[in-house]
Amino acid sequence: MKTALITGTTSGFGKAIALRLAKLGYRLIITGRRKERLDELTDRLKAEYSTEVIPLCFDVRDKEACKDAIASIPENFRNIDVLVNNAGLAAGAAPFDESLEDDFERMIDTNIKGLLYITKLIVPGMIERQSGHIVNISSISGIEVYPNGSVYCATKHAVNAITKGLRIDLVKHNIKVSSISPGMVETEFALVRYHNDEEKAKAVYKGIVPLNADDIAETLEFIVTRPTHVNIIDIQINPTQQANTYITNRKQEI
Ligand code: NDP
Ligand code: 8X3
Repeated sequence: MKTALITGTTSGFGKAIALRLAKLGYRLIITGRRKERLDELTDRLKAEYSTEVIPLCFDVRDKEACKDAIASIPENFRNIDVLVNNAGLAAGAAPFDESLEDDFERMIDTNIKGLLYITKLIVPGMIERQSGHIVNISSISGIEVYPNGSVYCATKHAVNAITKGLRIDLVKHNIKVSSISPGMVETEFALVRYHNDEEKAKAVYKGIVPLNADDIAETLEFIVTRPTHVNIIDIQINPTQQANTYITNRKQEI
C-alpha cells in the first residue's frame, strides 16, 4: 500500500487529490490549517474509502510547526511514496506599487518557504529508501507574468526553479520530481486572492467554464500512475477558453 502526504487539503486541489488518491488505495497524510475541515475530510476518507488517514493541522509558513508535524507521523506511516506540495495562495491583485507587503510575505512564505520546509523534511526518507515521487503544484504563472501579479508569478517561477533543481539533485537517488502548471481553476483561490470579496472572485470566471479541482486531481493521478521508468516533467493544463494568462474567449452566457 502506498502512502502520500498532501499539503493544503482543506479545499480545492488538495482535497480533490486526497479523494482521488484514496480511491486508488493510498493511505494519506493530509494537512491544512482549518482543523474542522481537516477532521471532516478525515472522516469522509475513512467512511468512503476505508483509507488510513493522519490529519496534521499546522501552518506551512512556520518552520518549527512543520518539523513538529512531520515528527509526529507514526513510525509505520513514514514511508512516504508521494509528496504533493500543494498548499499555496495568491494574495492581492494590484500593480506592484499598490500591493501590500503583507501579501508579498504571505505568498513568499507559503508558496516558496513552506514548500521548501516540507520537502526538506520528507526528502531524507526518500533518499534512504531510494524511491519516491515529489509533485509540486505550480501554475501558468510560473511560466508567464501578467499585470498585477508580479509577486505571485515570482513565487511560482521559484517553484519551477526548485522543481528543476530537485530533479537534478535527486535523480541519483531514483526519486521522481514532477509539476503541474494549471491555468484558471475554480476553487477558493480567487476568494483568497481578493481577500474574501465574493463579487471580485466571481468576476474572475465570468463567461468562462474554468477547470475544476478534480481536473487537477485527475492530472495528478496520471502523473503518479506512470510506470517506474517514466517521469512526467510538467503538465500544463488550461480551460479550453483560456489561451494564456491574458487571452481568453469569454462568452456572456454559458
Ligand atoms: P484553495 O484556496 O482552494 O486551497 C488552498 C489550500 O492551501 C487550502 O487547503 C489551504 O488550507 C492551504 N494553505 C494555504 N495557506 C496555507 C498555510 N500557510 N499553511 C497550510 N496550508 C495552507 O486554492 P487551490 O486549491 O486553487 O490552490 C492550491 C494550489 O494550486 C496553490 O498552490 C495555488 O497557487 C495553485 N494554483 C491554483 C490555481 C487556480 O486557478 N485555482 C491555478 C494554478 C495553481 P488552510 O487555509 O486550511 O490552511
Ligand atoms: C493561478 C492561476 O492565472 O491566476 O495560479 O495565475 S492564475
